[in-house]
Amino acid sequence: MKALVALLASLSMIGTATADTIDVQLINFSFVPANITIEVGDTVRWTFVSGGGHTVHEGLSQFPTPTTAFGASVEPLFPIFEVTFDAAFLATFPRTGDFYDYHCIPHFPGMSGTIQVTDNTTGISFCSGDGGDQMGCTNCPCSNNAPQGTVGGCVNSASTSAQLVASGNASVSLLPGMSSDLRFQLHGAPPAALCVLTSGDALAPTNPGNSCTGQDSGLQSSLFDGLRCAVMNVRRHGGRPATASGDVGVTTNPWGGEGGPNAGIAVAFGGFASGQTRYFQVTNRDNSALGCMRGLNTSQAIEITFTP
Ligand SMILES: [Cu+2]
Repeated sequence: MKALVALLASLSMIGTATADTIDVQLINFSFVPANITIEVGDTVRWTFVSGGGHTVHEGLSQFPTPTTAFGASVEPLFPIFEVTFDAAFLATFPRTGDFYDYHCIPHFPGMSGTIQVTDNTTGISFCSGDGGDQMGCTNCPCSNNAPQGTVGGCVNSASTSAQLVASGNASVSLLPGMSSDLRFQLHGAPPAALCVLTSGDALAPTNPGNSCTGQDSGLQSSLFDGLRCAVMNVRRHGGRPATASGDVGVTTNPWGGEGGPNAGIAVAFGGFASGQTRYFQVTNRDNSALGCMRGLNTSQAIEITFTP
């Protein structure tokens, strides 16, 4: 009963907006991790660990100017500094591509880092594990629906819902390896789980005899604790381990963008054509002793239509 109460308590938090805090540590003479990708509304929290008196100053000029977006000393007496990259901040301190360089003044140029802020607006989400766009079509396999309205997969062993986020430009003519390319991040996976991005031509189910066909709901599969969303001519776009906080692509390589795979996902040589529509979904490992005990779960799906 206690476990059930805890599960219900955590379920009630899934539907809220996901403004995350991303930690960067100041260790000796480095920012760890140095290069991060966040979403609009997220907060970056720098924390002193070691190495003497540091600062965190925006830009690549050693000395701050009146237009420097943020700056503070981060040292044993003032060990924490936070900046929230919300819409107001981006409007006040605009930078090309919402990309912010920063550095430590005493240890410049060796001690520096970057923040890519993404707008989280590329593509359209379908097939969430919240009971379906048409309620009851389709429910998660073992009463593990996320709360209605959740954007993400069926509830997993971490009592979270894996949410796939697309950002960047779905152009088929960009060169590979750019952070402006189409990229995918994941939140809410089980800690350290292997996550594989796939894409297909259609949303399941596609059988005309299935009453859920055309409801954008997905389909139960005996393989998953979640729903199968992306089907037909399925391609895999690489595996990534989730971090201890269940993310992919925030402090680690995303799918696409500068994180690869080498050919990119949209881009020239990615194998997709302008005007083509694909549905992307992540399949992730899960604890086979928990949930529906199938050892795999899924995110929701994102529809992407490629552009010239
Ligand atoms: Cu420093």
